[in-house]
Amino acid sequence: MYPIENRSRGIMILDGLWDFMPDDGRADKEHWSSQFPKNCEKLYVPASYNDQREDRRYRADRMKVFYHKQVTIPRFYDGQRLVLRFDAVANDAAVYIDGMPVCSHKGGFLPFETEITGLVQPGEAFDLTVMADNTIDHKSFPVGNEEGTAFFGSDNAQVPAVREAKRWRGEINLPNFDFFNYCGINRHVRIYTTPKTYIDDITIVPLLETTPGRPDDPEKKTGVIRYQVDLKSTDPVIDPGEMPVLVELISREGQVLSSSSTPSGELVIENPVLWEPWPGDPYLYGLRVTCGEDEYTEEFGIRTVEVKDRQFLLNGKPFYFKGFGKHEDFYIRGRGVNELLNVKDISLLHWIGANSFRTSHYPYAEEMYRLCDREGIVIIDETPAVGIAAGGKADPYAIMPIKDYHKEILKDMIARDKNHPCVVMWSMGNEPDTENFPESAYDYWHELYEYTHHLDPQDRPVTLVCCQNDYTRDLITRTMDVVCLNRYYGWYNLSGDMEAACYAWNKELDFWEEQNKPVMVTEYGCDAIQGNHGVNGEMFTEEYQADYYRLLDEEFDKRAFMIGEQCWAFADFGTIQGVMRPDGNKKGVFTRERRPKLAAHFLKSRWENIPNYHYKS
Ligand code: GCB
Repeated sequence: MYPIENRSRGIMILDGLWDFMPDDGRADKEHWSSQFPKNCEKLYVPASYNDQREDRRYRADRMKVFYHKQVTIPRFYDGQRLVLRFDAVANDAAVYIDGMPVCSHKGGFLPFETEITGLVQPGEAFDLTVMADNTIDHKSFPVGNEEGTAFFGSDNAQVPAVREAKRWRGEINLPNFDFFNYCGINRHVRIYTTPKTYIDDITIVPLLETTPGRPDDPEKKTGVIRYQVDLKSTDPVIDPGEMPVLVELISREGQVLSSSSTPSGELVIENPVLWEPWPGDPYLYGLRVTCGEDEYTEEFGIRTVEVKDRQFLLNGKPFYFKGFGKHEDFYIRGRGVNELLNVKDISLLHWIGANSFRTSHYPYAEEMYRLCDREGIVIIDETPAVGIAAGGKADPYAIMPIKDYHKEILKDMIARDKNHPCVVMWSMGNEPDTENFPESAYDYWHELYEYTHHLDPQDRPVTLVCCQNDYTRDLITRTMDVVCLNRYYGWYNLSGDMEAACYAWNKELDFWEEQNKPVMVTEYGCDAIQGNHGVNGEMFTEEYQADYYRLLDEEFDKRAFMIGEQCWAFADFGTIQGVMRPDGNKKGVFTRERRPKLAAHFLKSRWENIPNYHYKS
């Protein structure tokens, strides 16, 4: 559960300057986990380390880095259960207290925690050391490019001197994805307290029952809140199953609407206020759980999600997705949690008339989901499974040992995000190879698809975001609840020829028209360099980008089965260096500092005239 402060729980947030040292091979020999070098640097946490100092090593190599902080927990926390929580450390982490390993974690986008009661004494200082490893390879998510081939353009591998230089350079940490591998303690580190007998988890499933009305008796809606509270105790004489519990349903105004004294059950509310995406009212209720000395209020919304008859129904009405794929990315902080930027981004989404985004290509910091719950922004929540492809030469499902890890990530992501009303669909991953080894792809993703449905208590729709490919060979995309297409007609292919791009899109859409599925475009876009202008459809100009969206959107509007458009990308963002990436990826509709490009004004005028519901009906 997200750490909160209230009358029974406290939080120490360990943001600020930490001691920092990249490991140059000495860490093991010199026992940095217990004796941190005195000649270290200082770095800010939470933030990626890569852009904090003018040191080339920070941006390039595969490396382990060490962080250290001396911490004292206040004496008044004595007697409480103490938990050390990392919201995310990229990519892999090992944690030590006074030199003793206390936990480790694989993957850079989900939280992990460990109880430290008894290990540390309130009132006495202890050394907290964290090792973060930025390795990306065939076992990691996102996936590393072990083949060492250029991700962008050609690497002239036929030139002997280039081949030799690559051999001389040796193994490097190349991404198999298009965003910078920003690493380190990217999200908050906290020590939080709970009483010894505590609320360990809350699961909420809001259902809506409709009683058809008669002319003299209008239709009635009943909200049924199915809930499950998990209680635990570290006190050996207490059986948490025997503890009395109080579960209360609270209105936004703070009124108790109904209550129960069982740890699982249902609460009923007549004519509930539904959670509606912006500009509707994203009304939030609270489920307040009290057990012994512990208390936790989980906010939630009453809304339903369902795919039916080629439509995506939100609260029973056909919803149209307008928005973006985006990144957690900003100057200096890298992928570090940035609540100020989140507020700005949501404000820009409102300004432009968008209602949704996809957390491409990994689960975002929890603060963003909490904000979207409040601001009525709809999220497609994606795992970090990006880059499952080996250039078509090898079957990635055979050479990458990732399936069990992928399942673990789905489990952890859904456990973390299951109660958010803003999350309406799960994306199991982005752009895997589904074309070259279609049967392997089908087996792999079908198993995960079933697993994802099984994991989600709210049973939201599940998808897999598919790469531009020979869609006739792809067997799995067409079986998803919503077909999500990333397409770059008019950019990476048919470059500069928007007429041909529209023709090609229509050819492909004829294919999808035949499949009995709702379809949305989850990526389409082109690079536009801010301030670069032209009148004759020149690529990289702001005009080309605006025309690209205008022309393609006209085509999408003709297809009733298309349930949404998400542009790539919300804002320009950092990537590795490459001949196709001048200072990063420039497909943003906003610049990296969040200034609108010309296309932003076109999209604003378009989206302000597209309602959330019934656009195509
Ligand atoms: C894609 C990827 C995205 C890239 C984008 C691009 O298909 O999903 O991560 O950034 O294309 O700009 O090439």
